Amino acid sequence: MTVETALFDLTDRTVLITGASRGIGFAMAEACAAHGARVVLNGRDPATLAAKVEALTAQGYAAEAEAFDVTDEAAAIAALDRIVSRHGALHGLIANAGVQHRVPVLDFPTEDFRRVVETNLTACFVLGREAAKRMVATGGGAIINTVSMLGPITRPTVPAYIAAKEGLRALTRAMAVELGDRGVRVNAIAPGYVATEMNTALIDNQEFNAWVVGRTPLGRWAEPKELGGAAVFLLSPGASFVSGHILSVDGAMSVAV
Ligand code: GCO
Repeated sequence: MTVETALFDLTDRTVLITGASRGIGFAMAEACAAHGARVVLNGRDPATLAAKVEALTAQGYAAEAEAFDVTDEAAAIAALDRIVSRHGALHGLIANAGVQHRVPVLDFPTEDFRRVVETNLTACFVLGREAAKRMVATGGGAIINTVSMLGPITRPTVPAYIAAKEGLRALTRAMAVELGDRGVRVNAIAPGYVATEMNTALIDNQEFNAWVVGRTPLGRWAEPKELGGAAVFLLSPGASFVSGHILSVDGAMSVAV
């Protein structure tokens, strides 16, 4: 193996990816598996997960499933314990699971705000804390939170999502600072507009689609697989001194007027 390939080698690393049944989560899991990781796919539906695991193992990759709702703390902890029991350690976590809810702020229901924050922020905190405990116990690891281009910049009708994702940016930095001397690096990936199921309604809206294409300097929506490289990098030896960083993957949309 050359120095170059060793930099991004994840061989023998066990990585849990939440929200990995589809979209960005599955794409990041596939990229990590292609670079040698044993990936543990999380989602809520066992049948969907099984099909996705099969799609990876059919390529010769090491993949398995852990079905649980990320907002269920006991279930998340039990899954982490099963992973460590099976493989001896958890080396990486990609806290990617998230939900979206689009309603004008004046009409935004409190219960929907709480639900979005619970999934997109609180669940990432719980999973990150519990994963970090297990990483510290076995020599360290790396955590990636999936945030969003939105947060520092915003758009109407998604106040809960934006509040949660901006809070997750801050949590990423807080955990990076507190866990550095325990051997745990914590970073985030901030996708721009990606062609995922969560965004189907936006893609199908001609006006919104034209706005994204026109406002993005690279002139298009991202494909989920274009998030894989950032995940591999942030989990790999190539990022051994990278922590507290928010890595944008947004086609330069966040820096364009
Ligand atoms: C929306 C979208 C966004 C994207 C992404 C953009 O309603 O504007 O769902 O939130 O998913 O987060 O960076």
